[in-house]
Amino acid sequence: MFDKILIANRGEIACRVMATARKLGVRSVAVFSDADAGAAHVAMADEAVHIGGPAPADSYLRGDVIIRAALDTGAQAIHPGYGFLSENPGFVEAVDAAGLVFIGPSASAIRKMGLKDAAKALMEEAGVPVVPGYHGENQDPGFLAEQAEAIGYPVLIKAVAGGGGKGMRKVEAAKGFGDALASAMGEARTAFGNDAVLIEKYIQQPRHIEVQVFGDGTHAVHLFERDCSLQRRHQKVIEEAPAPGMTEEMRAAMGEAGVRAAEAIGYSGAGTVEFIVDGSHGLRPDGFWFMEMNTRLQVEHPVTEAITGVDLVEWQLRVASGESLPCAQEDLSITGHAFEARLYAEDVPKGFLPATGTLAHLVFPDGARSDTGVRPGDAISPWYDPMIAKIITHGPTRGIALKQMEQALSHTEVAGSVTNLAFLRALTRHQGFAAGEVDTGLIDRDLDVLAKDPVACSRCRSLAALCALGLHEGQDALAGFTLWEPLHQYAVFGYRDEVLQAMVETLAPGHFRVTLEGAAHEVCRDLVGWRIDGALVPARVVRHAAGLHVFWGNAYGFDIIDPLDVAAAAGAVAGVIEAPMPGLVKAVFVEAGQRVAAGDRLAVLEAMKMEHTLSAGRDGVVAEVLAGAGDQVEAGAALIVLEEEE
Ligand code: MV4
Repeated sequence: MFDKILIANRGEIACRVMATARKLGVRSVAVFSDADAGAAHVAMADEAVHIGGPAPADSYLRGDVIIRAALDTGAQAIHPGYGFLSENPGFVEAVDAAGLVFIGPSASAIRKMGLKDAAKALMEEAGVPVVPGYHGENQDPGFLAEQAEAIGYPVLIKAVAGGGGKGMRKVEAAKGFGDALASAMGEARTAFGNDAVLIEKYIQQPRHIEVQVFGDGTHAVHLFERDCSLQRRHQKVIEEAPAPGMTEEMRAAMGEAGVRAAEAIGYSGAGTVEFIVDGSHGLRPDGFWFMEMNTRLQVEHPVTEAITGVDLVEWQLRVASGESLPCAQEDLSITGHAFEARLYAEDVPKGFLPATGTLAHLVFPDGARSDTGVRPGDAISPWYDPMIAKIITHGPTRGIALKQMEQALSHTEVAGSVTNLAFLRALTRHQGFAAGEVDTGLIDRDLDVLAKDPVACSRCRSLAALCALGLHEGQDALAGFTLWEPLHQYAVFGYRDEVLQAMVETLAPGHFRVTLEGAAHEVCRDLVGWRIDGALVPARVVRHAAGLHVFWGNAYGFDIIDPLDVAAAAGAVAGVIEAPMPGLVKAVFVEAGQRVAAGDRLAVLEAMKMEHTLSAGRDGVVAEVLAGAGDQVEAGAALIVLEEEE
């Protein structure tokens, strides 16, 4: 075994690899960009080397700099993780040439799977089923149209250099073929610098089922299948193992095909053979076809680890250091069922837009595996993949593992960035998904329901009101309690674009009546948790640097508003000092024509039983005074106007 390895990656996968290295007594060297100096993977490593700027091209893709870091620190091997340099055969050759070990397959194995047409031809030769179609050299449009006719419509045109659906066109009938071909070739030329395509029979209701394989360069075993059909725009959302509806006969056929694929290219290390499966007639041993091979450890490897009990990174390190395969095929078996949900910083209602932010609060659930590379206080930056964590559950049956996932997601707390948590929870409650009806169209079919943004109800808002006043924690309630009358307090807080106001009466220690937007709730904090109108609710209330959150199945974020900030901000921007809330003007200290400086006291407003000083947001001259002492004013009423500045 190695003494020391370098991990040429960041985030959760760097941390994942280091955890196993530590378990095996292997020291870890991290590499990091300017953006990652304080990152979890750096803190977790035994040593860390700075490799460049935040853009991947300046750091995590700099093979030369990374190899130098490995040599300088005395690391004997490099683990590439996934993405970045993990499937770059030129990098593998450079690692070999430097006298280091690449923890993964050979450059030649990666190259053999790099182009779809050559890979298909190779797989066909090895006895692996491939989708019927044409994958030869001839790229003449007329010839390809004849091939499409022979295959039978609908057909799919795919770029041979493609991935992630780029350069892919479905064609329903002969008359659309020419245009689709031209546009697929154009897209492929732009995206990959290679406009070659292949033509395939279009598989209806495709399911994505992949086989985990592991090789030692000569022999390979498989670790069964994963179903990754729950995707959106070719991004996997929830993966599971084994595949729902899989039969022993089909599993054996797919596993053997995966092993043949790996052995045909002398594969070493962890790899995945992706198959497309026709879901329209159930799972049948003759109904799967090779799509591509991923020559790396994949994001979703933990579900395989869960059902097999194998630590795939341990196997990677052992085989890369010269051991043969750790076990034989007959020693491997499946126990139970596992799910993985990918928690992303993304704005689901805005079309799954990647989000950024600082994770002001971050809690992962007990009772589930959470693979993450971020800690509370870390930023989700625009430079890298916005995945926050992978949540993995493993139970004796699919039904139990899915319930465990629903629970785990309910106890996941993220503040500081929007996330896809509500979307993931909605998926775990989707009837069709629960019934094992997984196919690649499920998310799009039910997107309206799944992507709906949950809105905080008035009970949830009541908890936010208490938190805004600091009453969500035990001792404060006692301090504010008087025996002779209920204490009234007013909370002003923000929810999305609204400003909410609530009245809070303390009825007894930890016992409140909250009135807001015409609703009134009795809210009690007892030893077990929150009780609202007599019913115990599974809510947690957290105040953090960026505001406050109520975690109640979903995350509801609120802003803490200082009423004075509202006035100051308005004054600063518009030169108009407005009443931040309805109230009584107690005093006005300035008159028209008077020069004022930023911060000067202009007026006092009594509102919500408190006196609020309104001050100037900037230097200026008072143009108008619109209110006087004794006036009752509405929220938003202009009180004082400062002159426009030139
Ligand atoms: C297909 C197909 C139907 N028929 N090939 C999408 C990504 C690329 N790796 C292959 N893909 C597909 N290939 C044939 N012959 C449908 C898809 C496909 C898909 C496959 C797996 C998971 C999600 C998908 C979503 C849309 C289309």
